[in-house]
Amino acid sequence: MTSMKRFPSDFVWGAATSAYQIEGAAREDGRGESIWDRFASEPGRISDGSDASVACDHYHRFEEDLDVLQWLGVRAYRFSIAWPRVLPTGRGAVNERGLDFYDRLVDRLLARGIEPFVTLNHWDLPQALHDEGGWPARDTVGAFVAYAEVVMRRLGDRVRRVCTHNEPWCISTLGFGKGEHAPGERSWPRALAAAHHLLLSHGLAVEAIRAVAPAARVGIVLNLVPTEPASPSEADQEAARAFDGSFNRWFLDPLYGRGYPLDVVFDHVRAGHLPHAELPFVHEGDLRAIATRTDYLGVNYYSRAVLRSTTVPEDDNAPVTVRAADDRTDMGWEVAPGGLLAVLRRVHADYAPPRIYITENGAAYGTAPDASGRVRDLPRQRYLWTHFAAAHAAIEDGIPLAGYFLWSLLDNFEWGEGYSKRFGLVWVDYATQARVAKDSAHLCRHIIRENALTELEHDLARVQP
Ligand code: IFM
Repeated sequence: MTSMKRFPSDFVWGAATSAYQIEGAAREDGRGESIWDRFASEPGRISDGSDASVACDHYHRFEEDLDVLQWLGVRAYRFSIAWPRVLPTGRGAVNERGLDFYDRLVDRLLARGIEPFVTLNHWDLPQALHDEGGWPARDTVGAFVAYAEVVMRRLGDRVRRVCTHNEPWCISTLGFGKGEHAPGERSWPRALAAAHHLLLSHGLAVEAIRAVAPAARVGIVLNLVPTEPASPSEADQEAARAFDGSFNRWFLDPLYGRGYPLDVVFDHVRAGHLPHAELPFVHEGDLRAIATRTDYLGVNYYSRAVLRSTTVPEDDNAPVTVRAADDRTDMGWEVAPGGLLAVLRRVHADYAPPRIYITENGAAYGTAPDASGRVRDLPRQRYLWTHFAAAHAAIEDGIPLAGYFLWSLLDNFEWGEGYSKRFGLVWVDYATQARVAKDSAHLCRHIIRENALTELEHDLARVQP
């Protein structure tokens, strides 16, 4: 007898994408330049030398992509709005043609019975705003709030779930600290200021969105990495504390009313990122605004970190991460489904958001179509199934997990990795723009339809691609 893990009847199964990664049409209908257009045009920034000017051409093919969502049976679709499509220079006159695109997208989703879940900022800041100072500058806060109002004034009658920012850690740390993402800077003081302005603009936007769209449920999406020391040694525990502090607590603590974690502030002072323990960018009232009550927390989960201390730090004060297992995706990230349960338990125990959505989870594997055209991506099926089981265990634990969004609907432009990493449930042939549902898409369709898992081998056997 196969045991059955059934999900609650109102569990929201969804799939996710972001504008810059799939839309293409970078110069169409009045869209302005974003920091990612500029970054990708600079030699050496993207590993395969590509850019996202065409990407999956979703801007022209979105009906076809929505058909795939409908076929999958998802209840919701998480997509992002390209700020430079709506406000080409970041503020001022609205580009109606840009906004019309999202208006149509929302209507077509609803016509298919799929709920839109909107992300306002998935990294593609208008270049003109960056030229005026970008996220390290306080003025960008007001620009974001005004942009959020423009979008929700138009879409708020139909969009019930919205999030402000996707992964502020990536925007600040990868964009301004490590230089791996747009705009490619390497300055920790600017990274810290950017993180603060992202959080502040989130808090102020929550209020502004509620004022123009009272029915909207508003949250923020964090990429969280459960962290363990590689050994019980004091040094490894200290490395884990520091990593967890800068990756997770730096964002969670202020969002849930605790202010910035002091131990991490002192780490930054010791590393010379801050002159002293006063954070110069924090003004009176900011922390209160950041901690504005939200309706849910979005958690993006891919892997865990196991930390070992080193006396010769690789860069700045970053401790060395070790992988505890050799099972890795094409990103080099350890497959660690237990980490998903761990991170959900921790968020629930320490911060208690009223609801949690897994807003992204998935894996990069390059499995290509075989001679018959079928994509037999067994590693992705295993990855997803084991993470679904972790999500189910979280619900059984009493954690208010309300939904799960697959990353990603389509293979797409994976930022600094270009098109070399494929996260999609659907294979995209970039030469022809043909789409092929991978075996993992068939598995997800089956599980979503059943709203339950049986056992991995049993579920796999029941899938008929
Ligand atoms: O592709 C990204 C996405 O844009 C943000 N979260 C992580 C994904 C995989 O790296």
